[in-house]
Amino acid sequence: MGKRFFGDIGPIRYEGPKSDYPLAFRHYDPSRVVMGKTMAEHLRPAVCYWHNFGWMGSDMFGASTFERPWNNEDMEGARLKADAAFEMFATLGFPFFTFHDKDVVPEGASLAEFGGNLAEMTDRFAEKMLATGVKLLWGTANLFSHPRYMAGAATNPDPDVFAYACAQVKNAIDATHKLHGANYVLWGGREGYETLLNTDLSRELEQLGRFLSLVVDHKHKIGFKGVLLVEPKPQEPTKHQYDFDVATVAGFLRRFGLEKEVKLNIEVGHAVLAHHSFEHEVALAAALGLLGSVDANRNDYQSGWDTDQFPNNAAELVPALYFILTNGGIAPGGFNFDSKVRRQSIDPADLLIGHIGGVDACAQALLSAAALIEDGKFDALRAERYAGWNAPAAQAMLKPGASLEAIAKRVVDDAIDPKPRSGRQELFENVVNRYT
Ligand code: XLS
Ligand code: NI
Ligand code: NI
Repeated sequence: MGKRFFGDIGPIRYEGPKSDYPLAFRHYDPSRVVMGKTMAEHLRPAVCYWHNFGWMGSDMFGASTFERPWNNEDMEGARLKADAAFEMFATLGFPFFTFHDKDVVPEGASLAEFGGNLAEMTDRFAEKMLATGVKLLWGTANLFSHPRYMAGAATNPDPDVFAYACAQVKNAIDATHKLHGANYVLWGGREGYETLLNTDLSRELEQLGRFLSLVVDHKHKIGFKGVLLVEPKPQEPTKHQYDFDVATVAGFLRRFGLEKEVKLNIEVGHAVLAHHSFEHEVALAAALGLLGSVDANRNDYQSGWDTDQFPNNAAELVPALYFILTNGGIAPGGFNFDSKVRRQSIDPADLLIGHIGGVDACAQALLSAAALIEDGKFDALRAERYAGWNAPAAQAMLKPGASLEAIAKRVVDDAIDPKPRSGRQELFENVVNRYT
């Protein structure tokens, strides 16, 4: 075994809320049982390849700030990267990781070379996964960095780019299948527009629908059992992205008959960019039967872009965890930390500390949401609000055979005269806070 990137930092352990050791979990106790499942089974935390091993700390005004011994220019650099990545997965003890094709190997000079590199690297991954026990939460294809994708991938005006995107996704799903990925994600980074003046909306949406159908067909053809996930985002890098938010993607899936085939990967920062709360996106996806997985991060509320910071506000996450738990959990999805340390956080330990704080915040929120559910008062309050609907006459209005006429007659006959009732928002808020 070569030199360790994280030096002598050993496996991160749970030390409890009183610990002041920065390299220990204070709330995330992987084997602690909460509502019948361990914390690790509830959260299914994942480390992402791109922010941790791909990004070198540059921003639009400045050069790289991180010193990393690997690169993505050749396979040797990529192998070093994989060594550091699996060292980090094992040090954190997270059960999962995620990657884009382009994060893990250089593209080379052709699609064939890219595919060959990916096949070689995934063989190496398979060995490392076996050795460490780390599993793949999802794979994905980067269809947004290369200049060929500047006008989109599936929605590109050039059919050759559409073809190239199909080929790249085929290789990425095959790689994900080979590694027994639990899911496969599609984030339409540049599937949108910069200006409507050069954009044929109806054509681009048709192309995107067709593309997704081809992906679904391929999944079945190869027998991939993982879940296909679309990750909504309203804008950035484009001015407007077609996968704007949960509601938009839900309508899109239905239009193309894919609502039984594809679920959603909801990212906290993307929800915020769409002027929603994270819990709104989670609750709506759950209500529509589309909740698949979560990209755990947060935005700076003043910045107006996708800052991909580690989550650190447990209280804010409680409602989302509540909706996840009442939906029956997030599996086979998980909490992928699509988060990066800040550009000045240049020490290897900062990468670990970011993940420790992130998973601790999620664990605290999990404990709060579970306590809220187990206490029962909150759910009772919610149920009480709709209790009138339990009456047979109320139910009948929702069933076939009901008519406006019959309902109108009942209102008159029974002298129905509804009285306003309090929505008790402050009470709901205070009950949640009792467990926060
Ligand atoms: C970018 C997205 C991206 C996806 C994977 O904003 O969050 O990281 O999760 O392509
Ligand atoms: Ni994401
Ligand atoms: Ni994002």
